[in-house]
Amino acid sequence: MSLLVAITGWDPAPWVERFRRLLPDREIVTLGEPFDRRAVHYAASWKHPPGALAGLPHLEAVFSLGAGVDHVFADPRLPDVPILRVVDADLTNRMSEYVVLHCLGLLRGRRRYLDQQAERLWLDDKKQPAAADLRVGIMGLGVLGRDAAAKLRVMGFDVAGWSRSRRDVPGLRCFAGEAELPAFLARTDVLVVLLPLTPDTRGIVARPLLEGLARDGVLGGPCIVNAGRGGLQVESDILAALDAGHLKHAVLDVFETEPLPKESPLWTHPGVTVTPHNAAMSDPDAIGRLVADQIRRIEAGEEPRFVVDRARGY
Ligand code: NDP
Ligand code: OXD
Repeated sequence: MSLLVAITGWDPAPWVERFRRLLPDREIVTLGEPFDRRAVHYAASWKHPPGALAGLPHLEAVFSLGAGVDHVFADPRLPDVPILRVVDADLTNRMSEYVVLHCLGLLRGRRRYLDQQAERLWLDDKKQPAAADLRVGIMGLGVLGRDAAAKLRVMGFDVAGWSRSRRDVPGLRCFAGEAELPAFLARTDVLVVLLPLTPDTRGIVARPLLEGLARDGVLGGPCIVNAGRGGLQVESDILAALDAGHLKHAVLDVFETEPLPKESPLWTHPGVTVTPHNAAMSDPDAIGRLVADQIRRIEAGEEPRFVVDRARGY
């Protein structure tokens, strides 16, 4: 019962090493070498090449090595087996760190002070908004959105959230569905995007959404933080909104094309902060343990956890 490690875009070596250590009774095989396709019962995927998981007659489950599964569903020849995703405290904490870091950075004018330091400028703000004055809106109230919301509230931010179905999160003003999206946007100074990429959400962070954000907030204009997926955003619309002054700043961890092409204007735009899709990295130790536990559950006849709903696409 071997495990196929099918990874592109990340170095597979640490994953293979962890799986060999955590599953010593298994053969761990990779795409780059010949292996017995009939022996493969499990596949661990990060952006596996389309078709790579076809023709594995005993495949029982595919483990996404990230929380997102759009990369798995991008395969038109994906076998009809359960897809299991990452839900893990280590990854969740990392994402909340990212969200809190950038919300605080926007609140406290971090970018401006870095620019001032480079110019040796001592310019003290006489007015400083408090966290409670900043209305943060989180798109996606799933595992990551809810944790980030809770941690932002500890810092004192005024937080609301938006999801597909109605959510009831104590202390959080919750909006649901397309009908409530305009009201959610109208009370949002900093939009944090933590949605999965599905046919329904693709391209949602575009001109109409950006124009719906609050313009009367304490930062002097709305900001966005997208750590969900690049396919959620229309980068030309973000740049146009920044240039028109409709958007004050965009913190982007994910991009339409990754790695972000060298010629992209996002790299040098003064209103953009770029991070290289590492808001919440998958730690091979933590995620390796999760995969090993899922295999143990399946083989003990228990229900595996975090099975993705294929119809919803997340
Ligand atoms: P979950 O599946 O737990 O939550 C997804 C949330 O999005 C849910 O609240 C869901 O609504 C909402 N949602 C989905 N579709 C829609 C829609 N059409 N309209 C409104 N709301 C919608 O996902 P996670 O919180 O675990 O992760 C979110 C995403 O974060 C991942 O899919 C991945 O793309 C991204 N990610 C990025 C990382 C990075 O390093 N940049 C790291 C990890 C994840 P409902 O509650 O009704 O189901
Ligand atoms: C994930 C990611 O989905 O790292 O976990 O993007």
